[in-house]
Amino acid sequence: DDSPYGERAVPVLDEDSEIGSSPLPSVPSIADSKWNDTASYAKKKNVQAWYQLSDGNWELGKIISASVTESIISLPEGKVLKVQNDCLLPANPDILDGVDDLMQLSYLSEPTVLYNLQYRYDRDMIYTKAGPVLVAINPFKKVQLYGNEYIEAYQRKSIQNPHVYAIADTALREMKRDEVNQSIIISGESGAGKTETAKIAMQYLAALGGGSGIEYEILKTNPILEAFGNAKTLRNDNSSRFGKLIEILFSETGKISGAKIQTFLLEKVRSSSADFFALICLKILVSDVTSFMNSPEWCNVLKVNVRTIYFINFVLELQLHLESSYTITGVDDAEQFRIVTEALDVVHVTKDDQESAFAMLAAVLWLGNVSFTIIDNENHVEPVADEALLTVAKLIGCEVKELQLALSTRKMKVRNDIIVQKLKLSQAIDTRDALAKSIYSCLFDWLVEQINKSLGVGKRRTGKSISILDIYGFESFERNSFEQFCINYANERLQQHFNRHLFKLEQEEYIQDGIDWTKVEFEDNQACLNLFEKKPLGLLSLLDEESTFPNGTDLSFANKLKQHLKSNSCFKGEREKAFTVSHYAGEVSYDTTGFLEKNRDLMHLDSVQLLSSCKTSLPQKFASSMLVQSEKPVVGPLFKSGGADSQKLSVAAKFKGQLFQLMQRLESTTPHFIRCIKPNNLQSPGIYEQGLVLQQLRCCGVLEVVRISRSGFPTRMTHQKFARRYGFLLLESVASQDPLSVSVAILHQFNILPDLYQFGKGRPLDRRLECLRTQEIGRFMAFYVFKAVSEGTRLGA
Ligand code: AD9
Ligand code: MG
Repeated sequence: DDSPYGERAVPVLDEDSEIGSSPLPSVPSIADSKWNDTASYAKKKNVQAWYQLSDGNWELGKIISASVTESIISLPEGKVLKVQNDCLLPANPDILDGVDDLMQLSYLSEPTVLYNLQYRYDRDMIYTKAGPVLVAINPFKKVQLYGNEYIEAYQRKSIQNPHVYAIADTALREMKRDEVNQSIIISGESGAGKTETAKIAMQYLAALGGGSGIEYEILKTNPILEAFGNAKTLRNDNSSRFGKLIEILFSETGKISGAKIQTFLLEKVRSSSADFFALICLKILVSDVTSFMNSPEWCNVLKVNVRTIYFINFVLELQLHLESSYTITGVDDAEQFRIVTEALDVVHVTKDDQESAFAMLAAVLWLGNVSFTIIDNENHVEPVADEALLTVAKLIGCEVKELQLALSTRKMKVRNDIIVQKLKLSQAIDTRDALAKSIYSCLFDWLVEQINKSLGVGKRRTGKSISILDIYGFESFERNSFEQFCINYANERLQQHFNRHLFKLEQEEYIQDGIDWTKVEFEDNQACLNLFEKKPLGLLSLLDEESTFPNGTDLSFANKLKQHLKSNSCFKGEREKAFTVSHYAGEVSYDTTGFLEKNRDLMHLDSVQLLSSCKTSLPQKFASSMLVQSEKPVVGPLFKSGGADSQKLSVAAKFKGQLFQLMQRLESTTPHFIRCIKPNNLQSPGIYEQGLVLQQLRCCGVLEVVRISRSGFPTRMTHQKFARRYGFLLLESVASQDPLSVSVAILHQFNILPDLYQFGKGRPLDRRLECLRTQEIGRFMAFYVFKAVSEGTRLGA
């Protein structure tokens, strides 16, 4: 860390303000741009400077007097302080307040970037460019920036302000111009606005590439996936519990011809089953408990009286207990339900299928009500044949007896015999919950499949596509589990992609051209990726190995990690079952409790058999997708005997496979990056917490991007193009007409300083000539206008 402050106070957030916002202290700050005239301190009188307060926030002050080592500075509210010069950073002149690209800042440092973003945010200018990246700060309120007028304006390019529309427009243009697939990669932490941003980009593409009607269907996929896959969490009322890539296909004429959706890692496994039901089911069925109770639509569909649903009561109790509310203000469930069913109509899910889908959801909820009773003196249990059990059997279409058996016994294969083992209470509850979770995740996958069928029917892929990736950002909680482990691994991969494009490729290009260019260092995260991916001694391999051992436990897994990875610089073993990984965005400690179970994601063969024996179509489909895809290890006879099934993919392996596929797809596209920033943890408008914003800017490498883009040469041209473009500025003709000589002459004539340009092996680079050219053309235009007016001609538009 080359921070000039030594032990710099890292902004520490209020401990109990929010989970998920723990500070990430190990991220190095960017090298700040400082005054370059270190000798003349006297000149600094009255100069504005940034001073960092003890709470980590920055304040703008004015230097009253300065010596070689110290300055006296006046801060707001009449404070006057004597401070070390090292603690001050130069402020930009007022004229640069709120520039729309951070590249334009004369002094680039954390406070100047924070100030610039805040200046714009306060004025509802939530979008700012950071070189090639778009930074979007969540306004948490309606801002007047969207709709047809804006779409048209961005299309005509009559608005220059940074915007998601502008990014979508560039993607569209480049797709057509270069005939290359494009991608818009949106990242940011939970609640930062990724899903909204993705929708805004889709809106623009639909408006410009629409016409066939398919764009309407594509937009309707949003409410469906949100209804089934989002949940209210502490950090976001409408949090996506899955990652999503939507590829929008265009015909050769540039019209939308279809789309394909891929989802990643639906978070169906949460730390406890109670959480699972509370957060997932509740959102799907009852985002607002009280209004749900009064919503006849829901009650009709589910044919239940909600008061009898255990999990809903559980949530109500929890609500009282936590004095918090699981209800989401401003959401009308009946209306929400209408929107979802209408959207399902649009994507051609038949009414019959819709009813079956809702029946499956009801079954998931009712399963939670199934209770057990002890039947012998060995504490074996059996489900009570009450309303809950009968309803589940009816909803999924099986015999009550079959369901009872599937929830209370497990078939085992011993040599060639099948024996039936009776279950104890905790085993039976696990089996019940596993069945509920499987139904839920199969239902989600099935829905995505239906949507893809509808969006892709009969569509030949003739043209190119634009993919929009909305994927969970880096997560660091007080307690981090398997989900964070997967999510953060995905973010390492994405970060490498980001680095490659913005840093490596640019630097490699300079090196190839023989351009002498001070390398800007960036955090290369290859070491961390190796920690995850190396075979056989990487985190993922070791996890999978331990998951296949019937006797493997979370503790034995943690011990194995410590044994094999202790020399890895990105790894640190912690007490008991914990370990720490140094991610690019900071250190995260993971608790391995539940890792093996979640990674195995066991589906009991008995449950699969139960579903396949159902008379209704959806459970049968679910069962065959579990078996045919064979992506879940199936426990039961096969697993125990070490047969082929134990080789089946674990959750982590499947996720890794998806991720590699995703990266491969992205590699072949021209990427456009959007970084979403959450300005506060309260989900409230108008509050800008410096520390929180800074932490996110550091995590996603925004400042590095600006730095590298500034220190490079933004304009690159061939000698030919350069000579053609600026040749007319030459006052004297040059003896040799070859493009290189003309270029040299131009640069000499204007005394362009040698550090502002370089001749590459094939192209001179310069920033200033473009301005001169514009000025020159501007003069000509001014003259023309003057003439026209003096001759009494009215100027046209
Ligand atoms: V999560 O990782 O899925 O938990 P996201 O997707 O990053 O998260 P989301 O897009 O859901 O966040 O945004 C959270 C909330 O912020 C939304 O429900 C809106 O209320 C609010 N938001 C986000 N972007 C905008 C916007 N451009 N204009 C207005 C916005 N409100
Ligand atoms: Mg989201």
